[in-house]
Parts: sequence; structure tokens; C-alpha cells
Amino acid sequence: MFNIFKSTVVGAALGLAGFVGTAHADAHGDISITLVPGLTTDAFYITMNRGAQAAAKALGITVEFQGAEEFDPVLQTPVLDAVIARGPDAILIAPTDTTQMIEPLRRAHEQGITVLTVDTFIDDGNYQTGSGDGDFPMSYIASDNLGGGRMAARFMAEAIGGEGQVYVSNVRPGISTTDQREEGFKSEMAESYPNVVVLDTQYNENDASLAASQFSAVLARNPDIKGVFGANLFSALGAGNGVEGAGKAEDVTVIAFDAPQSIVDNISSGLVDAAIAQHPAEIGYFGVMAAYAVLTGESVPTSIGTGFTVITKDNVSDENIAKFIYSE
Ligand code: T6T
Repeated sequence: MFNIFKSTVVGAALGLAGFVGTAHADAHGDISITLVPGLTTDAFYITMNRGAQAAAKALGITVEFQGAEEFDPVLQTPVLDAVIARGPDAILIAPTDTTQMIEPLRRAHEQGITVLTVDTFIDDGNYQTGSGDGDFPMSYIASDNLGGGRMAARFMAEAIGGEGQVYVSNVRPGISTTDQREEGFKSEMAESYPNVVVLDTQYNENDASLAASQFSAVLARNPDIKGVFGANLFSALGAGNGVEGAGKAEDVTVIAFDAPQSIVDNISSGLVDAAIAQHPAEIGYFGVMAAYAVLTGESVPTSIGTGFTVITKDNVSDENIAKFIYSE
């Protein structure tokens, strides 16, 4: 394991004043970081890893990518334990539950491994405050998910003419990102679009097929339904498939969070009105940079926000937009 104190001593012995503060890539080539995604097969995290590897290359360090095949704290915990056993210098993780991942991550922290979270947070996401069970991560690098949910609400409300019934297709409660998107969506509707009625959220466990069948059930109960907000990649994909399968593409607006190629194709075909593309490569890049900074003795902000690009039919063929489509 790379040790900043060991390096400082060596630096001092060699008379290299200021060595720690002016570290450059090959001085710390033995730094090892592991990125633990929410799940390995999701284009969002695959793209995040692309950004992480770009940062690793720039810094001359190693970043491994180790995760579970489903977005589930029960599956993520043993993967994390195996990573902890190998003892990297830092773990960058997208924790799959705000409370259930606190204790597993504390094991890493207590072993001296630097913990940062990317995409999702544990506890309330306020780190290094000296209060709360889960304030030990050094930084949280992510999209503004509350703001993104508000953005989705505005696109939805404008598309449906400011009135009618809509619902949120979501994963499950307890995931910081998707909880915040739903919260932002509902707050914006309540504050700015009083004639939009937000029906009960449908939870799909990250299963696009379930999200599709849930649309049919909601439609049967509410034949005038005007829109669905898919709060993440699989929710949005399923919502689009459900709307198409029910022959309602002309009548029902789908607003998607996330932008894999499949969703972008659905924008081109007119099935999805807008996709709020996160910038997962930025999250990976700045996540690795932040971890490196901590490990080399620099201070980092406890929260680092990354951007969005909204993809619609009007800009979907623009090459400056295409770079934000997630890698598969
Ligand atoms: O929306 C992303 C991510 O931000 C969220 O935390 C979980 O779902 C995705 O990975 C998309 O599937």
C-alpha cells in the first residue's frame, strides 16, 4: 500500500523539501485505487470507469473496477469485503443503499483505506462533519440529482401542456440518487405546476421488464395518463417499452434520466421526449483525481458536482451531444 508518511520520510531524507505538495505522476505510481460501481453491466458505470481509467493514465496509477452484477447491497457487500481484503489505498464506491452500506464501508475506513463515494452517497451525504454514522468518506462526486429531478419535471410539464396525470418509475427506496430525483421531480411539480397530478411511484427493482408491465397496470387504472418519468436507465427503458407496447407513444410523454444508446434511439424514434444525460465519465475522472489528491496530502471538497446534458430530438444528431451518450 502506498503510504504518504513513508514517502514524506523518504522525501525528507533525500532533502526533497516540498515533495508531498508537488507530487507528480511517477512519484506515486504505486498508488492503487479500486472503483466499486453500483453494478458492472450498466452503461452508466461502464462510462464512469472510462473516465476513471483516463485519470489513472494521466496520473500513472492503477484503478481497478470490481463490482456485482446487480444493484443490490446484499451482493455489493461481499465484493466490497474482497476489495478491502486486498487493501487498496482508496476505494471509490457507488453505495447501493444509504444505510445498509455504512457498516461495510466503515470496515474499509477502519482498516485505513481512504473512502470516497461516487454517484450515490451513504447516510445523508454530508461528509467530514463530525456527526452522523456515515460521515467518514472524504468526498462525494456526483450529479445534482435533486436538480436533475426538477429539470425532468419542467420538461414533462411543458410537454403535457401543464396539466394531467404522470408518475415516476423508480428503482426502490433507499438509493440516494433515485430518491433525490423523485423528490426534485415532485417538489418542482408541487411548486410550479399545480395542475399536474403525480400518481403513486412504481418501484421496479432496476428491472426494465417490470417497469414496462407496470405502465400497463397504471394505464388500466388511469386511462388518461399523460406522462412517465423514468428515474434511471432501466426505469426509463422499461417505461418507453411499456408505452410503446400499449400503443400509447403518441399520447404519453416519457422523460428519461440517463442516456445509453437505447434511450437515444428512442429519442430519435419519438418514443422518448427528453433524456437527462449525466456525465459519468466526469464522475469517474474527478473521483480518481480526488482520491489521488487525498492520498498525496492535498485537501479536497467534501462534495464535487458534475454536469448534465439534456438530449432531445432537436440536438440528438449533433456530434457535440453524441459524446455524452454512455459507452456500452
Ligand atoms: O442512474 C444511474 C445512477 O446514477 C443511479 O445511481 C443508478 O442507476 C444508474 O446507474 C442507471 O442505471
